[in-house]
Amino acid sequence: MKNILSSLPLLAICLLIGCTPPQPEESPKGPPNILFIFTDDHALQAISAYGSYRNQTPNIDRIAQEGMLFRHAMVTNSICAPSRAVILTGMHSHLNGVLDNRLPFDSTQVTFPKLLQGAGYQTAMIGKWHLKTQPTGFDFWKVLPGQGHYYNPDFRTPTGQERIEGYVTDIVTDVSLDWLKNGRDPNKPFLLMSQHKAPHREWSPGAAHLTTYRDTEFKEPETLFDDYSNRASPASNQEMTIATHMDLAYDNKIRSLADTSEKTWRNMAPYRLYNRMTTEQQGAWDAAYGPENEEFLEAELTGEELVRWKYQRYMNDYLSCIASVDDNIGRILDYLDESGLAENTLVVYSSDQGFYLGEHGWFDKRWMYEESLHMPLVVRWPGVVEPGSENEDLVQNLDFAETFLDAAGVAIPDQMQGQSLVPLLKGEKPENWRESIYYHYHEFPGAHSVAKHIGVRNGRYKLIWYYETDEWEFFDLETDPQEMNSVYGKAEFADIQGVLTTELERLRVEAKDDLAPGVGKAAS
Ligand code: SGN
Ligand code: CA
Repeated sequence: MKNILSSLPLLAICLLIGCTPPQPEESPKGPPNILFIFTDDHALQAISAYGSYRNQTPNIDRIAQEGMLFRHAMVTNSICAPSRAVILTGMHSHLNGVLDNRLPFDSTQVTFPKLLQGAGYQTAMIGKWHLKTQPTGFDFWKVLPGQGHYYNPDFRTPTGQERIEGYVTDIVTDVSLDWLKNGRDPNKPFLLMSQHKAPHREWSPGAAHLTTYRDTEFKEPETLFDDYSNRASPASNQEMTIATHMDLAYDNKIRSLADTSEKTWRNMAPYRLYNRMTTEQQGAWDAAYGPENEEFLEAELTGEELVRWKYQRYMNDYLSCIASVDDNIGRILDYLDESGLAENTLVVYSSDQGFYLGEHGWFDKRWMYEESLHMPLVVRWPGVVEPGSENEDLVQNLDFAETFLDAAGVAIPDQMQGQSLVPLLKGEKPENWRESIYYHYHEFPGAHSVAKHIGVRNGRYKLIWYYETDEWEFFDLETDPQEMNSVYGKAEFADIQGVLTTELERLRVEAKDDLAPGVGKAAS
């Protein structure tokens, strides 16, 4: 069935699988172009429009100021490849098959780019793909193999692999701009997915921002030295602390500390990064990192002082990567303005999940806790979205596919499990808008050792179940927004905890998730 679907025209697909009838935008401008700018691991805490206390992102903020900022956009499974598969298919991980980063995407599935292409859109996918199988549904694609490289990256194309000199964030934008200017059919609306590697680990800044934050002292998050008391055991048992799991040679770029006596992937990684660079790139890198690295080695820090130093270096690197992303978003927005495309282009900025910037002492993601559950989402759509508006409703990456189809006036397949954001973008809230979201994280055992869990979050409370060890957490986000104190089982929360337990089971059944055992049964 799936193989047949990929080769059928849109109308036939609709007849086969069932679709919600299209409701075209009544716009004299015709279907909007869609520019989807997407990054990897960009936390809300590192966007000034979301109130960052660490950095400024003027170009992302520009999208927010001219459009809508979503305060509660959340993922269904906080990890890279799964989030991307959810976005493409509009279905949860257990139905689209990409439960974790290790599984390949079945590219014969129905995706929103395929449906848009079938409806006459020109489609392009440029940059980080991370779904193992070849992109389908695109007139043009040029993607990074796997995680990709920051410096002088290789790209996969339908005709083979090529290496392009430069910094990956600039190159993804160069290729995107080139496709906009020269590659597409200007008589058709377009979908351009311009997807960055940055700011993914190992957070390597480009030449333009190697010294941007060199003299900045970053404020520390309040929970940098969290001891994980009053939570279930997975919070203590993870492997993502700045203190223990952040590697000085690899993550913090003190190359001389790499233990190359054993030639493991990790031990050799700092050299692999450096050896990809041109002599000029190496010179700029050494000038930026060398003196500070020397000072660090002389200081021989330990304990909390060492954690503090690693946090500062981590923020320097991560935020420098974001500075390049922001510059490049500015380049694309400028081109839309200059070319006159801006007026009929829906621009989205988002990232595959959130990230920890030292909150709870961590880096990485995966948890249903707030920082990794949330994803940035700002949307500009001239004539539809009121500039400078904000939305507080619970929305998910599950909604993106339906949103794009709805905006384009293309039928939405019944199998998709989200809700179109178009009404919210118009400032309306449908009566049936969700009041809670469903979450399921699957990759365990795996990198960073985060236990499998499912959970439900509504506007105020969050219930999490680590079902393999049958441990629960319950948070009141109003009184405990940093989730430092689970009140699971406390008498004063018994009623509301019961409500969320029932809701979790309702959502699990609604999502058709048979991979997590019955919640009602375990709770009783
Ligand atoms: C790599 C990273 C992890 C990261 C995963 C997933 N390790 O394995 O830190 O969690 O990617 O990231 S590294 O040694 O390769 O840097 S994801 O964004 O692709 O999900
Ligand atoms: Ca990611």
